[in-house]
Amino acid sequence: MRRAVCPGSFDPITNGHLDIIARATKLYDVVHVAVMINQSKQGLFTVDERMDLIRRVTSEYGNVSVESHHGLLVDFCKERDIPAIVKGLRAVSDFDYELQMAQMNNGLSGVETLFVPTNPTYSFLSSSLVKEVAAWGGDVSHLLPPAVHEALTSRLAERRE
Ligand code: COD
Repeated sequence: MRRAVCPGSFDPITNGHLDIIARATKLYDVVHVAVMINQSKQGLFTVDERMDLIRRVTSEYGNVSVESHHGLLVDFCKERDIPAIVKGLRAVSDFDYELQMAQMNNGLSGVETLFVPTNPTYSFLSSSLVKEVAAWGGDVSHLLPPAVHEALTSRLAERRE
């Protein structure tokens, strides 16, 4: 069974994330989507909410498993016998840090990182930009799966109350 993990914060999942996950589902038998918990960062969505949204928007693929993890990504991989991390690369600016993480993770445990070039439609897209634009009333509906856009709109409305 060929396994890979797509890790991230996914606060919330965007069409850019989803594109990488969808492409990974064609290359691997099982794609583990790992919502990595960063306790020093307060998210807009809880980890459970993020996992629920990811499950909803990836259900059509049939080979995606969604979990959360507190700790090192290499430990998540070791515990599940996952030899590969799949990451999207948006631009050269992503490359420096992604390369450092890939080399560190490989040095720690031997896990390999595979980079998938982003779909150019999403090369500028990040969860934080989407949240900022939406918070100021900008239209981000084309950048998110409909269920995520709905969740984001109601979360921001709750925050304004
Ligand atoms: N197009 C293509 N890919 C995209 C896009 C896009 N528009 N947006 C995001 N991605 C991909 C990238 O590969 C990105 O790395 C991934 O999705 C996740 O994105 P985010 O923004 O949700 O998550 P990040 O960048 O905050 O995730 C960083 C991790 C949580 C993966 C990292 O910090 C980590 O592995 N942490 C665990 C602790 C650990 O092991 N630390 C040591 C690392 S060496």
